[in-house]
Amino acid sequence: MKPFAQTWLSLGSNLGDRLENLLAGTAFLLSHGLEWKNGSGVYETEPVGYTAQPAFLNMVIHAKTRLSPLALLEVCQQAEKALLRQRTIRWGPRTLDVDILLIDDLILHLSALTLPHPRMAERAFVLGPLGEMDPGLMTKWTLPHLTEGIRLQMPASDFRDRLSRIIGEDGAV
Ligand code: A4P
Ligand code: MG
Repeated sequence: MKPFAQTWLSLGSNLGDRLENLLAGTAFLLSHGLEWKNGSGVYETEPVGYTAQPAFLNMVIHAKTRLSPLALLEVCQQAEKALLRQRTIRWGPRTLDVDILLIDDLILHLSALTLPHPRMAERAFVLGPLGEMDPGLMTKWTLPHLTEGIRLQMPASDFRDRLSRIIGEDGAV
């Protein structure tokens, strides 16, 4: 059996019921080969890149998986599809975006997958939640801990409680 890898994923939503989208997206990931290790709080964040769009809710989850990197990317894209994401404008509004930030210490430059995520080091909506969850990781990758333009909306423990109600008492959360 393939060994477990550890991964950190960034989830974002700025269309529909944003919190429900994050919960449903996380539940999807946990039923498709990912095991929960930890999750950040949920942050309300100003849109970056294309700014004429609603504010996002963003969070980071830490999971373990036996999926290969490309199979993990596929599962992340299936989670977006399950939440009926329409790809229209690049960096535009979405019900769910799931980006892979890190997989162990992997550095990858494939056409479909770049690791670490190429824009993570500039983005408070990634670095705030990641830094809340794992300051050691920030030091390891020499990442700044940016928090400008983000505001904690729901503490990590509340998100975990809501999630365990969805995936049931026997779930891994
Ligand atoms: N891809 C390459 N590397 C990766 C990776 N590490 N993780 C490829 C995920 N995907 C990766 O992504 C485009 C392609 O990137 C994929 O086909 C995959 O093969 P996409 O999700 O289809 O398109 P996108 O998300 O619109 O583009 P992109 O470039 O991923 O945008 P970002 O960088 O994710 O930015 N503002 C706030 N406040 N919060 C947000 O969450 N998100 C974005 C999207 C912009 N502004 C935001 C937020
Ligand atoms: Mg994306």
